[in-house]
Amino acid sequence: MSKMRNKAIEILKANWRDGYTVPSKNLYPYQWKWDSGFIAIGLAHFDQKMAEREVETLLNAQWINGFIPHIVFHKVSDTYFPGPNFHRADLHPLANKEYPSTGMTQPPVLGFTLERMHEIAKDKKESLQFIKNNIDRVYKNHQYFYNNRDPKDEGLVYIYHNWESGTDNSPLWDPIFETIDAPVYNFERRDTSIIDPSERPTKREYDYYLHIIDIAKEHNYNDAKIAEFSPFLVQDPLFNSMLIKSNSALISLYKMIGGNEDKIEQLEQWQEKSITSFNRKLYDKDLGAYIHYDLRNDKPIRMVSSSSFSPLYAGIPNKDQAEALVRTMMDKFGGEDMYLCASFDPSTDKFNPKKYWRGPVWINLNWMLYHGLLDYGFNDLAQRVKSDSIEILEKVGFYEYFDPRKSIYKGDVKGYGGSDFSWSAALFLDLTE
Ligand code: 2M8
Repeated sequence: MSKMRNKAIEILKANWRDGYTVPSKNLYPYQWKWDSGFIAIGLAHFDQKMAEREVETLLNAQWINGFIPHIVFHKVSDTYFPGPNFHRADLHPLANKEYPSTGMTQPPVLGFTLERMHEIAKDKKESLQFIKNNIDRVYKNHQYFYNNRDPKDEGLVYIYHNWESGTDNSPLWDPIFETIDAPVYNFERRDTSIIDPSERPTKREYDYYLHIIDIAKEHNYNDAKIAEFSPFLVQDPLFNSMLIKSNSALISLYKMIGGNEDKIEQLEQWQEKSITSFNRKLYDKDLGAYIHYDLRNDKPIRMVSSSSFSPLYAGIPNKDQAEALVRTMMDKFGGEDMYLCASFDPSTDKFNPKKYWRGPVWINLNWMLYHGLLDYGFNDLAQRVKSDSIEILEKVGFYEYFDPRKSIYKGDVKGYGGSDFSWSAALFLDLTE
């Protein structure tokens, strides 16, 4: 174990770029928002200062309206497409002038990241000071979400791009893309010259990804216009669970530092409304799972993915719902030959065990599910998610994603996607502390 821990630390140090960490050397040469949160949790296990700098660098890229972008393009790199010249976040009048970025965001990790970092911190006094200096910026980010991403005032925020979900090419999005008339773009992919294209999204999928950005750009990334015109507009249970979990973390942290009653009250109001709507709108009793809601086409997306179980991490389900989630997880994802937890329903023909977010296991989702299951007292299943994660990493190393089928792990197997992947290393450190 200590050999693996040393290797994980080595990877994180090698991916460190003076103030932030790249997810994987050539494949992802910038700072990504949700990666950054998970990575900071790992960094905190061996270098509190590094962890704090990771978070601070991301927060420095925040926009005037509280928005935090999904990628911060710190240094020019020719190994990634699309870069800053395609995204053109500067079209938005309130964009950060100093840090070029994308004009979309990613799941709100920072609240629970700060809380976990504080639990890990050896120097609690210094950590508390760090929280005091930075917590309002995270609060402002949540305020941005509720004020700009919830057009029907439901307490559920939308994402306007599949890249905002973090689960980029999940089959969840297939029916939405079928409604979109995207042109065929002429561009040079970089990811597929680094990674086997069979493990990445298709060229046609990239056309949709670029087209949705082009529509947002036509409106200078104005939120109200995006809500009106983006062909992709979804309420995502994973994204909203992470926001709700981060709200809870901010409430605890504000209580710890004292004062800020107005912010605590506001956070509690958001919580109550969000959790009520979440259970009303995103819980599908027949499936025994939480689902996504397609706000643009006004219909539920009735598919089960690992995101369907993420509300456990935010304390959203009641006891009956939590038990139903566990049954669904065991029935569909938990067969004897399967490592938990595949990213998409293995009992469907959309499941692909090798292709990115269409089936493989991801360590960040497993980390959230592990904590969620523990919180609800499903100790055995929580331990299985944890030991499955550790076993896979020990077998093949710190890859980006992994085949859930146990039977293939013999002989010369490897993980998929990028190698020396930062959040796999970081969360291994946290799971095995
Ligand atoms: C993947 O997404 C990026 C775009 O954001 C890409 O494919 O180029 C996703 O797995 C995403 O969740 C992750 O944050 C990012 C960096 O690890 O890579």
